[in-house]
Order: sequence, then structure tokens, then C-alpha cells
Amino acid sequence: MKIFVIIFCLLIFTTPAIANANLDSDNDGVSDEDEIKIYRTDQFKADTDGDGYNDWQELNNGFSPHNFRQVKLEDNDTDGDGLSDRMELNFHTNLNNPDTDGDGYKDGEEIKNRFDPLKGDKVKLDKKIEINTKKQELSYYLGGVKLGEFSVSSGKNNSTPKGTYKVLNKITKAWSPYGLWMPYWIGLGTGKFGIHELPIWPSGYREGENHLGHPVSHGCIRLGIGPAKLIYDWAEKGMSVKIY
Ligand SMILES: [Ca+2]
Ligand SMILES: [Ca+2]
Ligand SMILES: [Ca+2]
Ligand SMILES: [Ca+2]
Repeated sequence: MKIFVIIFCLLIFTTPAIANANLDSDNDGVSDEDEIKIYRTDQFKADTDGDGYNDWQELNNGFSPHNFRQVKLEDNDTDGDGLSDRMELNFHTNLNNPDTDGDGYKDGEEIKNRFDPLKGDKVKLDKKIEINTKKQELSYYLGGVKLGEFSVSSGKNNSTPKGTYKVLNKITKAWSPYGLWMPYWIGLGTGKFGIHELPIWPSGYREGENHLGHPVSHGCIRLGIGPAKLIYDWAEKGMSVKIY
């Protein structure tokens, strides 16, 4: 009898919740729950921004359902907090509230300064770089969320050591024993190799501009002009770099 009562209670209390989770009032393919909690769209209006495409079509094709112009999620910032709608979805922040955790700092500022935008106290998020030598790609992550990726040139004949290394040092313009400059040097492990911008010969000639995407270096990981400075500025001494 007791078991029967428990089962009966479970049925009456859980069934409506399950039904609600799948409820799609405006029949646009996105559940009410997801519209309210994740996408912050109008659960009673299939086409929230009135551009002729319903919310599901927009989200499924990577467009913002909050902009009547055809703007991609990564190029739209609904709440103007410096964090794109795409990144808000990735970080699980509220794309319609510039300060999700209400601590006085905008979501975009928090991400830029490495703070958790979901926790009011000053909790720092982990930074991580990963280099995929097969794909010749460097990705960088904050709190497990990928912020971006760049094409690299790693060592020829598998000469880039695999494993997880810590950032040893950062030097704006390091000198290589091969007789060339390595701008935006990020030393890894014991500093015998690292990440840097396409190297420059003393004559001024820039090495390997067309080599990104191909493993041609002596073991270092080369980045293009632009991405090298971005990663240099973003990287911190002691942070983890995984090469595989
Ligand atoms: Ca819906
Ligand atoms: Ca729309
Ligand atoms: Ca935003
Ligand atoms: Ca905040």
C-alpha cells in the first residue's frame, strides 16, 4: 500500500513537469522551457524578432532570434554586455541580462578578466591551450569553453614534443639559436621550445607566411600575424598547454 501511494504520488507530481519540459506553445520547435531559460525568446511568438524566420530556424542555422537583420549569434550582442549571444549560450549566461550574477560586473568584462560570470564572488576560471598537431590547430579555452582557434605550423617530422606543459615565460621578441627572431615567444616546459609568431630573419624576411597549416618548423609552434599577439597577451605564466 505504502509503495502504491509513493508510486501514485510520483506519477501525479512528475508527469506535469515532464509534459511542461516538452511544451512548445508557439509550435516553433523550441520548447517553452528552452525559450525561457536558455534562448530568452518569446515562448508565445514563433518568430521573436519578426524577421520571417522562426526561432528554431534561426538557432538551427546559427542566426540570432533577437535581431530582425540576418546576424549570426557570434556577431550579435543582445544585451550589449560585450559578450556575443553565441558565447553567452556557451557560458550559460543570460543573453538578455548584461550582469547575469548581479555582482556589478558585466558578463563580457568578467570573461575578459577571467572571472566566472555565474558566480558573484571573485571565482577565477581556468585557462587552457590545446594544440592539435594533426589538424595543425591551436585552440584556447576559458572555463572549458572554447574561445577560438587558429591555424599553426608545428615541427616537421613530428619534432614537436607531445604532452602537457606549463608556460615558462613570455618574451616579446626572443632570439632563436637558428639565427632568427621569434616574436611573441611563449616558452613551454623547460623553454627548449614554445609558441611564437612566424619568425623573422635579421634581413627582415618573414619566414613561412604560407606554411600555416603545415608542419615545417624545427619543433616550435608558429602562429600567424595577429593570432600570435592575441595568444601572447592572453596566455599566463604557469598555465597549461596540451600538445597532442
Ligand atoms: Ca517554442
Ligand atoms: Ca526570427
Ligand atoms: Ca551579450
Ligand atoms: Ca557579473
